[in-house]
Amino acid sequence: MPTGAQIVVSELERAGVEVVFGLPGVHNLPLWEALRHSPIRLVGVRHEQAAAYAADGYARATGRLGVALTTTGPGAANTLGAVGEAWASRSSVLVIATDIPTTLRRPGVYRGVLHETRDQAAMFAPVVDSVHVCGDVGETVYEAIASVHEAPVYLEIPTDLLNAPATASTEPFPEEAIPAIGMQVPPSERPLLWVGGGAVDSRDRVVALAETLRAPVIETYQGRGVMPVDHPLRVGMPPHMPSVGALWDEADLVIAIGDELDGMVTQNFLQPQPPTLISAGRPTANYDASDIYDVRNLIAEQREDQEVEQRVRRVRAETCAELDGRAERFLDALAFALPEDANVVCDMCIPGYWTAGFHPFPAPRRLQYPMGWGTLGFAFPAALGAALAHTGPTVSISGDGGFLFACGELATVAQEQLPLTAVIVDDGGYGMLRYDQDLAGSERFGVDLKTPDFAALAESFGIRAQRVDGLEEDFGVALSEHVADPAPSVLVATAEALVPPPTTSPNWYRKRHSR
Ligand SMILES: Cc1ncc(C[n+]2csc(CCOP(=O)(O)OP(=O)(O)O)c2C)c(N)n1
Ligand SMILES: [Mg+2]
Repeated sequence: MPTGAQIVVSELERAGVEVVFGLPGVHNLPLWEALRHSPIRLVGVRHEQAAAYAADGYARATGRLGVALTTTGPGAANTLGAVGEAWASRSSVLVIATDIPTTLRRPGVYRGVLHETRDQAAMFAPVVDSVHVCGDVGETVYEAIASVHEAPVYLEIPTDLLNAPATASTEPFPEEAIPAIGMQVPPSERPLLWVGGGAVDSRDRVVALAETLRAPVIETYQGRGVMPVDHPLRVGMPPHMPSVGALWDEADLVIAIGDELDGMVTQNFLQPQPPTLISAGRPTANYDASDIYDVRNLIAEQREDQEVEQRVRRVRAETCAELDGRAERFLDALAFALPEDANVVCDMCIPGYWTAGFHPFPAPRRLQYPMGWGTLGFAFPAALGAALAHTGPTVSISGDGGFLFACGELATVAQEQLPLTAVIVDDGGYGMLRYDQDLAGSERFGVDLKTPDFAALAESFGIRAQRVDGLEEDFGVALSEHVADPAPSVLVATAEALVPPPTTSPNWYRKRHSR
């Protein structure tokens, strides 16, 4: 009879999992034993938080299940920030953690067993869609894997059950079925499509609907690239720009596809309620909307409009005219350096905000951005997973502050020879917080950082590294060379901080008092 650990691994195989990220402990070591004999690739990270970020990066890049394995107690708890990010960004991550042996557990009593927590699963409840504690290993593992759908799920196995005999489930994993309930799109004068992360696999539908309705298309961060870059109905600029926001304000019908209209994209809901709002694929609690299961259920009639393409061109031109010149040169350098198939993983850093807001991503799943939960330290460890998607060269963009959250993963990158370029923009501090203090008119305090020689740090792990001055031509040329080379590398740009873009909350144009 197979053991619990063997069942976990064979169920992951049955679900098509090809890579897992993890860190061993005495409690979960039987899983390592089972993985030794599995075609699944085990990538050993240097901190459990990186396991969950890498699983998230893999899930976002591929649309498949990302898996993180941790040991009991602190190992599991170390993932929480990353799991929260996956939850807020609706990423399909499965965290598998062990717990102390059932034989030592006394409900409600803390006994000081190694790694014991009073209720480990309860720590995860607020940041996952569902929590699955074994019980029957075969059944519970199946249920956990089958429940992952655009959100993290937590699976917990008491360590003694990993070595105990268990029975595998024989249930097939469910396929998603679209209910055949049609909804007629009501007639409108100025329709608008708003496209989010739930639309990344519906490009053809979105394009067809936009063309039928003759509607401009605004993409959120997660929806970036759903519209082809050269499509005349693609706005391609964030709604935090006044000219783009005007499209929302003047629309008499908005169809939000795969997006909940969260605070960060609506400037904390200061975008007004549209006269008619249809939400397809992801119900929103933030606006009054008619919900429909899937964009495929919408039935629309052809609308005539000679002006809309000109309107979109004008919005783009007005938006470009408002951008900061230095940031534009940085964006030009990026556009020069990044090939069409690049996977770009941005952190919560000023160059990351600019990239996420304004780089023209040519296809969905090419941008990863932790907004989401706003989770600093995401980019570099998430890039480990994105690189393993093997869909194109991977580039992480971090600041000097955020990179140090997981700089130990340089060891993982070197050991596994992960094909990625880690860009570190070193402005010697928490640039965004400096800006906040400057805006408040206060002296800078606690925001300047002692930073290491990042290039020397990378080289000490045996990773090729280069330093350039500034974020303009030299940076673009260096980045294009790094991206063309599949070997892991680090590119450090020393630069004074850019001005944060209008997508960041201190710069939002819709202000609370104007409501
Ligand atoms: C987990 C977490 N901790 C703290 C913050 C607050 N925060 C947002 S941006 C930022 C500064 C990041 O500094 P750096 O990575 O150097 O990027 P820069 O702002 O300098 O471009 C901080 C501390 C956060 N968003 N997430
Ligand atoms: Mg910085």
